[in-house]
Amino acid sequence: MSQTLKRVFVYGTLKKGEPNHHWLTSEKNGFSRLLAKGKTEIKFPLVIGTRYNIPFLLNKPGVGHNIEGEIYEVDDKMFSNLDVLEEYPRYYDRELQTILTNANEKLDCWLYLIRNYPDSMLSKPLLSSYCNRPNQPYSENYALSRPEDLFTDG
Ligand code: PCA
Repeated sequence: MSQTLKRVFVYGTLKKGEPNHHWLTSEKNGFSRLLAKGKTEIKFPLVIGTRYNIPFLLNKPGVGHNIEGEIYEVDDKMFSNLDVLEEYPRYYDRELQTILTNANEKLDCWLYLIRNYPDSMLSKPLLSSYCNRPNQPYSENYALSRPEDLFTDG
């Protein structure tokens, strides 16, 4: 039985070279294939939350930059595994957004974003792309064990 593949736009730790990329490439999580690099058609605030370098795309369209990332085609198994990683819908929500590929194509893709956040998040530096800083490594364990600290820098 053939199944429809879904497109996901990743801008954070799931990108190639970033700490969670292995989730996308691990065959036990399902199927994924890189389609293209691209950026969001509309602007979003992308900030770093916590001192553990977790990227948050905030649901305030029109503010910030066109966010750079990678488009993957995934099967349903991979899609639900990505939901597990992102703790959808408790932390990240997701929605369909138009992504402009480097070949100037427009593709509707799922992306993960944060709907409920303190206003103070918007006064952080607004990034156009995410890269894990080696001196302040991303820590999934920290995020999972101390969810109440997600929005604090301390
Ligand atoms: N992982 C997802 C959302 C934020 C994150 O770190 C991504 O890379 O797009």
